[in-house]
Amino acid sequence: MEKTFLMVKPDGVQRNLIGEIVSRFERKGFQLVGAKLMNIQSELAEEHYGEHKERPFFGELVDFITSGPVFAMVWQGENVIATARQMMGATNPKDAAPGTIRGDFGLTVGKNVIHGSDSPASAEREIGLFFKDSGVVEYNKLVNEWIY
Ligand code: FUP
Repeated sequence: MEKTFLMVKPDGVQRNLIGEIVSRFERKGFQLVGAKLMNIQSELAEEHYGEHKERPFFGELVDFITSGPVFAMVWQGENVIATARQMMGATNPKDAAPGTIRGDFGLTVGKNVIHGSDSPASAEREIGLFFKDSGVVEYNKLVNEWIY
C-alpha cells in the first residue's frame, strides 16, 4: 500500500491544529501507520530540506522547523501521496484553494502549517529519515474492507 510522510509544522502544533489535520486524513479514508510529536534537530532539518540548501530562505526554513515541536506522521492508502498534496493545497497559502489545509489555515509561505512528500521517492526518503528507528505499524487487511 502506498505511503507518504506528512508533518504538522510548529505553527500548526502551536495553533492546536493537530486534531483537525489528523481528522481530515482519517475522514478521507487513509490510515495512520506512524505518528510522533518531536523536536527536529538542525542536522535532521538540513537533511530533510536538503534540496533547498542554496535557496535564500533555507536558513529561515531550518530555524522555523526546529523552533518547536512538530507532529510527524506516516499515512497509507491508494494514491495517498498525490491526494494528500491536493488536500494540503498550494505551497503558498495565498494560492491555496479554500477547503485545503493551507487554504483554510495558512496566511504566509513561511508558516504554511503542513509538510507532505511530493513524490514516491521523497516519501521513501522522508519516512526513512523520520521513522528509521520507530518504524510503522501494520493493519489487518480486513480494516480496508469498508474503504475499497
Ligand atoms: P512544499 O513541497 O509544498 O512544502 O514546498 P517546497 O518544497 O517548495 O518548499 C518547502 C518549504 O519551504 C515550504 F513549505 C515553505 C518554504 N518556502 C519558503 O519559505 N519560501 C519560498 O519561496 C518557498 C518555500
